[in-house]
Amino acid sequence: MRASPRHGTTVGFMLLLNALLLLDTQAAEGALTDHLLVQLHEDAQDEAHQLATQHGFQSARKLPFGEGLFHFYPQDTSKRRSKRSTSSRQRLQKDYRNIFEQEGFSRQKRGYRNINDIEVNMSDPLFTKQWYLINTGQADGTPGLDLNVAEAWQLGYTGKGVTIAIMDDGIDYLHPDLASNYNADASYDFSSNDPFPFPRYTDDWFNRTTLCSSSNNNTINGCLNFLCQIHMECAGVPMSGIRMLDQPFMTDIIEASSISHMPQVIDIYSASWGPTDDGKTVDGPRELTLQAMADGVNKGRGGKGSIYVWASGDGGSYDDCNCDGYASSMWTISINSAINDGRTALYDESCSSTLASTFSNGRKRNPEAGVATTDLYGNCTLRHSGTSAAAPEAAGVFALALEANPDLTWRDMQHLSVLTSKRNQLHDEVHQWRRNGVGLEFNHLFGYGVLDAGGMVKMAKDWKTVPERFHCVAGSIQETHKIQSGNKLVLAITTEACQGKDNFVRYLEHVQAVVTVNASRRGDLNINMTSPMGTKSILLSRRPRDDDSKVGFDKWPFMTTHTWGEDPRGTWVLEVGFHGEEPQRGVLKEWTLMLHGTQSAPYIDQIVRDYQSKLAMSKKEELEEELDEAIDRSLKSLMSKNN
Ligand SMILES: *[C@@H]1O[C@H](CO)[C@@H](O)[C@H](O)[C@H]1NC(C)=O
Ligand SMILES: *[C@@H]1O[C@H](CO)[C@@H](O)[C@H](O)[C@H]1NC(C)=O
Ligand SMILES: *[C@@H]1O[C@H](CO)[C@@H](O)[C@H](O)[C@H]1NC(C)=O
Ligand SMILES: *[C@@H]1O[C@H](CO)[C@@H](O)[C@H](O)[C@H]1NC(C)=O
Ligand SMILES: *[C@@H]1O[C@H](CO)[C@@H](O)[C@H](O)[C@H]1NC(C)=O
Ligand SMILES: *[C@@H]1O[C@H](CO)[C@@H](O)[C@H](O)[C@H]1NC(C)=O
Ligand SMILES: [Ca+2]
Ligand SMILES: [Ca+2]
Repeated sequence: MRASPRHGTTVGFMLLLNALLLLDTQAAEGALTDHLLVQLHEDAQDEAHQLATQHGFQSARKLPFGEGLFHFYPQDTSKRRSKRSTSSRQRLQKDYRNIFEQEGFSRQKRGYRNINDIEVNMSDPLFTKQWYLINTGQADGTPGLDLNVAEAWQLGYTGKGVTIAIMDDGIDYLHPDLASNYNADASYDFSSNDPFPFPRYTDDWFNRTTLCSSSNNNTINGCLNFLCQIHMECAGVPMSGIRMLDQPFMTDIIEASSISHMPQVIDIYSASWGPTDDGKTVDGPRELTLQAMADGVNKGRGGKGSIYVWASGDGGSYDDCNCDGYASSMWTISINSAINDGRTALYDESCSSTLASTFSNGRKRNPEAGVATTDLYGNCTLRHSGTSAAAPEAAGVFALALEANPDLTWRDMQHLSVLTSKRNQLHDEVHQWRRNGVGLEFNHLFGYGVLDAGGMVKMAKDWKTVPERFHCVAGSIQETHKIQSGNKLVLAITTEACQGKDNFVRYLEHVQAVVTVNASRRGDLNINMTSPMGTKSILLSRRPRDDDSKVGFDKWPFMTTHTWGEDPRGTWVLEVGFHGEEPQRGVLKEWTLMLHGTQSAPYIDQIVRDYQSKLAMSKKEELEEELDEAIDRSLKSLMSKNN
């Protein structure tokens, strides 16, 4: 893996992270599959195919990541391990040493059912019903609570030239509204190893995927074809389909292949799936997928980084998206959803790694409060919901921003989301909206608020790429500490944030607390962390269904975005306690604090520009001397999100 100097992501750091996360993935299933990862040499495509067929596999596919790695897949990809393949694998293993079996595990599509099982006859020209694009109060919604897409359109942005890939269980590219925007070359079916990611037609709505559409004609067969949100937000966006969810099990190879599919063509990957949202799973990406994500952000898009958009989860208040290693990854932009009156949908998960929100339905019986999308056979559905709908909406907004400025890096996109997302009229009945140490307003459920397409393209247009990123291990406590109900554990790490060293982090982006802890009931654990500037992040909330008493968390990287922009120097406090009916006990064995961010002020160029025009100051050096004050003042005024 080569580190891109543009982002300053160091190889050693990535490896450390990989190692950390690797130790963590707690395989619940562990069934082996008929898929093999085989290491040969770089140009071994023919040899690989030959070997594969000789040993009873259908074929071998060269993986786009790693060196000389091949995926040997069986004739029938739908089965778990068969006897025949066991013997062929054993023969293969005798001749070649670098063969890795692929374990099958469970990944679930996000999307809520059973809300209102109503077929709606959408015969109107339904533009007025796209409340999440322009909310005028339709369907009992709150006027003005929308993605502010109209402003981006007025400025002339349609997402032209940006390619979005939907990683799901298929894409109906024959749908009349999709056909013209479908990018067949950038599409693939990893569920059945062919170039046609067409969904399987079943009677089960759930198996009909996130069908996305992107023509600029709103109506089809007289019904509105909104969506996959993207299509209305970005008429110009070519869509690629990556089918990868529709097999009885998931493997690391399938995930990694999907995430690293054509990273020089695809700009934005949208994922609405993850570990089971049952409120008791703790799981995340495995070795190859982590590697693929790291490669994506470092090398994708010519080194500017692939943009990974992730649905934060559908587990509701029983789950915590920080227990989902995909959503809580620094490399993904995790998106939650709000309904059309600003409340949270009932299935929404909260956690400190969520960056921003879009819209979905999930509470109201008014069918028009849903998010519509094209359905199979050219039909429409209004039943699309869950954070499943929220991620593609965000992908659409990011496409508009990328059209406004194709030079944006994966980190620029996160900075822009933080700075331009709005509290708007979102309300969280449980967690207050708070301001962090540099004045940025955030919420535990909605992150930095609702994405604002207009605000984003305007800021994106003249955006200067943020400075190099550094990583600092701020401190680590590795003694064992007991935790008991009614007697919470409080630990502190005082840090200089690597000041005086090359990797000094002065302005935070992501912060990770790598924690090893066990408990007589894992679900009753809760963990908070407070930054030196006084911002408290809830790293883990109670999960009443999680009754694990063995595994706990093993070097699990809890992530927070809430201290964005802050100065990390000073004392960080970790509080670990139990909430629940029964008394519990546990042992914390490690807390390692990892800081990620920049040495120089991230918005200095923006701020200089601001001052140049306003105060006619011409010398950047002069400004840099009073950097800290300038940043604090300007952040508060320039980026103030008081609506
Ligand atoms: C659906 O709307 C169309 C157009 O208005 C109408 O002709 C048709 O009868 C409606 N179908 C149902 C089932 O309501
Ligand atoms: C989707 O289809 C598969 C295969 O037919 C089936 O096993 C699965 O239960 C379906 N998914 C849901 C959520 O019903
Ligand atoms: C949309 O489709 C309708 C019906 O097929 C057609 O009359 C109209 O011209 C189309 N509009 C655009 C902008 O393509
Ligand atoms: C599509 O809609 C038509 C008209 O309502 C209906 O007859 C048909 O069964 C629908 N097809 C599917 C696959 O839902
Ligand atoms: C937690 O770990 C400690 C020390 O390794 C061990 O003594 C204890 O039994 C464990 N507790 C649980 C609930 O697993
Ligand atoms: C963490 O913060 C939440 C919300 O303020 C609070 O309810 C909880 O008691 C705190 N837990 C600990 C261990 O401090
Ligand atoms: Ca196929
Ligand atoms: Ca979850």
